[in-house]
Amino acid sequence: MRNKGVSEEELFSFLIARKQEDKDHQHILSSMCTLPHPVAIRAHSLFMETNLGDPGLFPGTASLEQLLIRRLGTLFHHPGACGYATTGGTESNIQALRIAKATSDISSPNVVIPESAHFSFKKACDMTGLEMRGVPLDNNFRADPDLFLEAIDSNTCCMVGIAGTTEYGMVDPIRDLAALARDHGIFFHVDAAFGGMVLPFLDGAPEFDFAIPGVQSIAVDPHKMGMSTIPAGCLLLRNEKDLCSLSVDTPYLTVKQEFTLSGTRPGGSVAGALAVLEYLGYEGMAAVVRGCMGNTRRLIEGMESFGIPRVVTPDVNVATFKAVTIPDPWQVSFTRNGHLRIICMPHVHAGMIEAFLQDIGEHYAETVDSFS
Ligand code: 0PR
Repeated sequence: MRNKGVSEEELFSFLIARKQEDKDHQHILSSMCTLPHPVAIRAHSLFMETNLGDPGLFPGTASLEQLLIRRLGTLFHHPGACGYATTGGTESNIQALRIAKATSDISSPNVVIPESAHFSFKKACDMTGLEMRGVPLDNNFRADPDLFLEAIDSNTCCMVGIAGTTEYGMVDPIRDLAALARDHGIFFHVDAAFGGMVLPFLDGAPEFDFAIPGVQSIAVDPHKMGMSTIPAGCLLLRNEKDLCSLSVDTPYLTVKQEFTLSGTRPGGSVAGALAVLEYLGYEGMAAVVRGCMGNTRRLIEGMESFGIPRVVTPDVNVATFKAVTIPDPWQVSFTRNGHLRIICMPHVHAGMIEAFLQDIGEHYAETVDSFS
């Protein structure tokens, strides 16, 4: 490091210059994160120094985490759900698989997941030593319960369903998968990292939560559609004993046991996540989600009017299209099948969709033949 420090002015002009190299949210269509809500930023700054890894020192902050879990449990039809705030979907999924393994007595256990599962399950299997069995999807990019039935066996300790897939925004048939898991005594985890903050606010949305018997745990990320600051995920469990299966002794802390993966844990983003829910309430969140879904539909309609067909009609605000090249400076992504993927997050407002469609229209104006 430097022998002598720099002045604050020099330091911040350096930091600001680096920040200016980052992409502008005005053109980011590829991200499942968004600009944090102003109340999340304010709440985060208020709790900047708090550490939920030693909750006895920060009982007020710890009570916010419990309230966040209670709010989400209630939203997911199980007010008594237990859980904790993770760093995001990856940690929640890792912990769910650790729980499934810890609560089973199978010697060579496997986990059966849809092929649409986020790559965090690869990490989770690597860390837990679980054999990962990927199951092909149906024609609508959803998990196929019949193929799940073929894939499970007496060594299966866990099944996973996705509520809002990363690439195509689909919700798996959670009730059917949960029934299958229940019939075979298998732990069933729902990855609702993205959809968990969308589906409860949509009329007629597919079911995915604790209202379904057999759903044992749910991952949901406030730092995605919850508009919190990063990092903010949550893992919710139907039964407290499952979470306690991960407890380790922490002799010199203010609590004597912990079940979390991280030790030191941020209170700031937890306060941020709760702040958004409290400030917007159900109606405010529903308005944001309605806006994002409306923009998704408008994007699909606009793209199809240029002859660029959707791949599938999504259950949440992730739109996918036949692959086309995209003009600068738009930031888009492509699925593993090569489909163009656009996520209509809260920062992607209606004006941005129109500007994008206009650019696409101009970009293809001269090549209409090859394009359609
Ligand atoms: N489960 C699902 C269904 C997800 O979509 C994701 C992340 C995860 C779990 C893992 O969550 P964390 O990344 O919070 O651990 N989905 C996004 C993705 O991989 C994450 C993301 C967000 C990537 C913003 C890029 C980005 O700019 O696409």
